[in-house]
Amino acid sequence: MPATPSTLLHSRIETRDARVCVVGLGYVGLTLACAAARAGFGVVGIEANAGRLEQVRSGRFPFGNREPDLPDLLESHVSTGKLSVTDSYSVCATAHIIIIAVQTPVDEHTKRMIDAPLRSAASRLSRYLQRDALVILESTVEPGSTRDLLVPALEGGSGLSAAGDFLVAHCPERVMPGKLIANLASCSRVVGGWTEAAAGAAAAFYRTLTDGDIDITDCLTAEFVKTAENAYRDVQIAFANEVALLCEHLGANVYEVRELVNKSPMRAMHEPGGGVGGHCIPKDPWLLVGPSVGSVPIRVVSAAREVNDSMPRHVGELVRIGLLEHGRDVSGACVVLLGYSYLENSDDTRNSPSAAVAAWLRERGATVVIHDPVVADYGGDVYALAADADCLILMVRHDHYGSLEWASLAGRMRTPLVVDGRQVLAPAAASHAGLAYLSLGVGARCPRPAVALAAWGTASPWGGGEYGHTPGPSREKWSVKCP
Ligand code: SAJ
Repeated sequence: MPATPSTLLHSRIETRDARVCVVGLGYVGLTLACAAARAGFGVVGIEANAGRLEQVRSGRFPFGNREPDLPDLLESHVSTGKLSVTDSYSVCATAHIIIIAVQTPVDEHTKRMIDAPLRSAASRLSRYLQRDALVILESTVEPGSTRDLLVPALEGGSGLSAAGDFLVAHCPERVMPGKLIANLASCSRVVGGWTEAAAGAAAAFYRTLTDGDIDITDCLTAEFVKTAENAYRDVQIAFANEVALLCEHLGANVYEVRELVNKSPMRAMHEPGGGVGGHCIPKDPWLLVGPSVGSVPIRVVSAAREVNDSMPRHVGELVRIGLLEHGRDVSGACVVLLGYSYLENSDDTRNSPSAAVAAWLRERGATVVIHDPVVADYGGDVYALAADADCLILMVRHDHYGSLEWASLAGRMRTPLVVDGRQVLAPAAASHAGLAYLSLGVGARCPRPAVALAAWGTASPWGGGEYGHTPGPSREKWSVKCP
């Protein structure tokens, strides 16, 4: 039976003769390029950022030093020539598989996807697109983007049709910083095909990269799966954060509540914390709802974003209360913030909630010193930083903080106060160390007026009053000592 373009592509994938081009060498694209080279494909990466292009061209991994295996993989495949890089889209003229992994940021005001990077990539590669080539979109996008943006741009620039001249699929990334290459080799993937042939070819490609399930569907469903799976996580975290505020207000311990809730079947209450950082979770919920705002009454997803974005302010309020209870004001206080990355034992600081806490305190006149044992710019000796400090804020559960001598730290501080945003320190250990201790989600012996209201005194960006509340009680009430 004569070979068809589709069987030819499948054969090239099987023999690893398919030439792969990856557009965008960020966390997603660079990981994929290395994985494809490891699988035996010849890979060319296209990167517009000159500094990153130079780093990768010289085999240097550009994203910190906490990724196992990936830096060595990159260096080895660049040195053998299996992986090369360029800033020119002309290499797409000889590519059989082109993966787009460019950024899809969200506008901070409109909360809509900024589609310029994707539009530019699609338009530039379309000029070199060959018949029977497979274009795969890995970037996380608003549902409908493959239909409304990618296919029109590819067809317009190439004069070819996605219905039969070339293949288009959407396989949303599922990277996990800290375990990028291991995760890619094992995680299940959703492959949405513009056509059945496209889905089949893309699935054949990803089967060479991962042992995980390959779930075939259409492009729109794949766009929904990715944005919904992260919006789901964000909503779950927001629920945990609201339960934390309720526990604080009425004098319970949210961590005990969570542990016992999760003993109930079919429950998986997430962890509360001082905020939600990283590249995916703060952004993807807005991508999910973006195209439907104004047409569908979206409430849960947007409210969850607002709850999670308010948590750094809440940590700031706890610091303010703790200082007030020691007769100090935020203004003029010296605060040491422990943990700057968005995740424990990671050096990734994207959308760091700690940055928001530091800004909130600095705006109110505090001096804030940041420490992080994993993030290169914030090393240092915690004991030295604690000298004469008025508050230690625990924001990230780095292993390093588990071995601190809290009594020694208390003895060095001007005001021995700890505010715990991530249950790093047990209340009993704090008390034993002679520290005054406030923990997010752990109520005082006596109920305090709802701290949350003070943090949420601003109007909701989504219209209407702030959960129907007026701003919280005046600060004077905090001078009352618990009985
Ligand atoms: N967080 C909480 N409470 C929780 C879980 C997380 O406050 O119960 C906070 C974290 O402290 C962090 C932020 O949320 O600041 C994001 O944490 P994350 O564990 O979701 O880590 P990410 O951002 O690396 O999420 C990625 C996502 N993967 C992809 O988008 C492909 C996410 O879907 C995964 O669930 C997550 O990794 C994972 O499971 O590791």
